[in-house]
Amino acid sequence: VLAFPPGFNVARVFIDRHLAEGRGAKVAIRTTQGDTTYAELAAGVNRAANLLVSLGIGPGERVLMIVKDSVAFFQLFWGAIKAGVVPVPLNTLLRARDYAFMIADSGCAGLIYSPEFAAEVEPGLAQSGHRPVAVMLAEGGADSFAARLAAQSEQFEAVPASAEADCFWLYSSGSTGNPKGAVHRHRDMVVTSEFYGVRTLGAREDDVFFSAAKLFFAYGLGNGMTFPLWVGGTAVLLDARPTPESTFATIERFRPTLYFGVPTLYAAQIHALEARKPDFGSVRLCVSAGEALPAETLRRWKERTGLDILDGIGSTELLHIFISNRPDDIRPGTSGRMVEGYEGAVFDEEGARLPPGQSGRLMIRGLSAARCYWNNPEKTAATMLGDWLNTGDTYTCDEEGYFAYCGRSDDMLKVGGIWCSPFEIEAALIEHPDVLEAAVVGNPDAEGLVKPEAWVVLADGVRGTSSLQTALALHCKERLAPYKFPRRFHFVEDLPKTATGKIQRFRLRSQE
Ligand code: 3UK
Repeated sequence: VLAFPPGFNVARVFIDRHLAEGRGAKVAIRTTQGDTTYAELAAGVNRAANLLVSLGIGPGERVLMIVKDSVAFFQLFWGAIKAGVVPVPLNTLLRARDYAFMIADSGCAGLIYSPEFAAEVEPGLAQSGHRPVAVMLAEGGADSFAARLAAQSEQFEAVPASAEADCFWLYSSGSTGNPKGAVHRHRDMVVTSEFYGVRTLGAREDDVFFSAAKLFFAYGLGNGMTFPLWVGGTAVLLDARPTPESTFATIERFRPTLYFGVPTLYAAQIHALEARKPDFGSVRLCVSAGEALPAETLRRWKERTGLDILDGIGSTELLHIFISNRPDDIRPGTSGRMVEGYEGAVFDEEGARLPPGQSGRLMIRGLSAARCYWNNPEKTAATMLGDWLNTGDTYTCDEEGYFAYCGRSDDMLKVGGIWCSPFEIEAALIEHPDVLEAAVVGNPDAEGLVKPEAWVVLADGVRGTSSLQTALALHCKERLAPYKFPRRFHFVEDLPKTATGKIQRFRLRSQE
């Protein structure tokens, strides 16, 4: 369906094409700092490509980006791709230990970070034992990426690549072990933009896109950068934590037509709507992904705003949403039907396809699937099975092709739409002197959204007070990314275990 000429470099169609199509004066990006036109963006991208070349960073080499949602993110990401360099946007909420791993694992040639994240990135770099040839701040100071662009030329010819060539990576975390770098190709953003952005959402040139999910998530990268650039629309960026207040203020100020959130944020926004009702007049459609959207959240949102929410499931490995509800066909409590261009099926443990209604492993086939995990043949072999990709999700599919989420086949939790490993939280808890043993599982809160819950055996003589709960939550937040902490604690005498001493986590899950 999609044609890619020889030598295809995806920066030509997402950046250069707009000048050829006369869109140079149109606003591509809006932030509270000001607007950036397509012509300005294209010039900044070329300057960034020239800067990377001048630093001696060449095709195939990686540049890690720990960069907040900003024009610099766009310039660096596309400048790298245009020069054949592989940009790797990282989650900006992580800790030094996480960055140390990714810096070493990627063997990056460049590391560029917003000053806000220096306190975790700089010790991470020191711990990594790897020395990238170029390390710089994204902005702030004469040596920063933004400042150094000024000395570069605004002309740059895209380095020839191909639809199948490696283009960018995104790291995804697993329940145990280290994060895995999903290697995406030049064609992948075209595939997601056309099949999901245009043909599922109906994205158009006059759309204004606002994603509460940040650009470093595959979800945010599509919503807030790829889709607007594909249709020649406008992206609105929020350089702050997405809260009901900050998102409402952004919607009122910039009047987006498409709004992208996650279930936890919709739930918080619904509460905030009781106190203040912002003007949603510009929005024609809301989207949710990252974790299942409870039917009740959708019902309340529609009741209070008059707007629909399209739930769809996507993944870092497939880059964006591959099963989705449609504007004219919404089944609350389901992920909807297959997005055009993707094939999906539910399999049993032996690899046989299951009949409608039975739950099993959801496998997906599609042209935006990651080629592999970098430097990780075991995880690649377990996930990428020929051209099928194992999502790790348990789903049912009914006679009419509607898919419904049943749970994960591993222990991973989605908390606020972001991956969270219960084992990582347990490991942090048992580092606390008052904790003898800990088990963490996901249980739904009052909103029907999964939150980590801890069962803790305390050291002799320690009392399970509410101030100890606060202290343990803080202890986790300090050691781990700030969203990785138990929302509820249970202090118990012992944990349920098998005869061989293995913790029976399933006994701690409320649904079982
Ligand atoms: C879960 C959902 C039920 C599911 C993502 C949109 O979330 C994204 O990517 P991640 O790699 O996580 C993937 C996993 O998250 N999930 C996501 N959406 C839903 N479960 N209903 C949903 N609507 O376990 C999936 O395997 O962080 C979402 C676009 C791009 C993305 N990368």
